[in-house]
Amino acid sequence: MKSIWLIHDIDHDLSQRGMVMGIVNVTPDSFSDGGRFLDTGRAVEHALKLISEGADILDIGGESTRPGAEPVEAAEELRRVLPVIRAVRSETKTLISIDTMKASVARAAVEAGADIINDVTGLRGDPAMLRTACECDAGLVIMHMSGTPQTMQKLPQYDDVVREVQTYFEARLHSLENAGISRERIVLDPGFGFGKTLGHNISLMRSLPELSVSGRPILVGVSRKSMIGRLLESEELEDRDWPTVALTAHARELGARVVRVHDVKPNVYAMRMAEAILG
Ligand code: 9MG
Repeated sequence: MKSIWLIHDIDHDLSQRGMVMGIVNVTPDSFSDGGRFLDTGRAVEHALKLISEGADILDIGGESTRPGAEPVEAAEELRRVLPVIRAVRSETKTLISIDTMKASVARAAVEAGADIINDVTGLRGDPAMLRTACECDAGLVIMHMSGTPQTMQKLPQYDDVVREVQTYFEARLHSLENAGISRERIVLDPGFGFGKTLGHNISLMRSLPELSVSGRPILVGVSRKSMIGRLLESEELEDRDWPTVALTAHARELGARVVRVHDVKPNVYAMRMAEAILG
């Protein structure tokens, strides 16, 4: 079956070749890069490096979504991300995704040249987000999260996590379509680590093929996440990059079409190896 992602009226065919989304955190408290890219110039430099390593998309964010992270005011988030988006847009045609939960930030980012809205609330957090999504033709990442980044890891519970995520995807596709958003604009994301225990994350990874509701492509974001640290029984962030690459290959084999990662080059290689075997 063809796997198409419609972004700004352009069909991106993910059937044979998946996409790697490189993470550009413009935050002082990002859990895995310690805010190294808060300065605009360094963030842009990092973004261009990720492109040179093969990133198909840059996911630029100015508010951390790690468990317990402090919310950021829209003005501050805009101050962080807009100069980076503008500078990257002026240098390259590579797709840019805005990682935000705020409609005002998403709208300004799209006006500044972003192509995709990656809202971890699945467009349910900010009441104005749905309208923003309707009024532009950006691609959309619809992620599953139980709770909010502040509350999500407080005793996550599901009867059947796979079934609940599937049901959520079905409901979101239905209500977004009713609002006038075509399914082709949407990529689905099970939201690894967002209100899930290690067991929930493993169940979701095993069941990736079942999560592609209505044939929509699946995005997987496990890069440097604590589930890897838990499985390795290691506190060291540096220990999480190679296992991330292993999970990228595994997820691609199970049908994921987009991976969101910090370390782009080895994950691009992992995607291409998995695709060579998939044929
Ligand atoms: C912003 N962000 C952090 N983790 C993420 C994940 O797993 N998926 C998506 N779409 N965004 C994420």
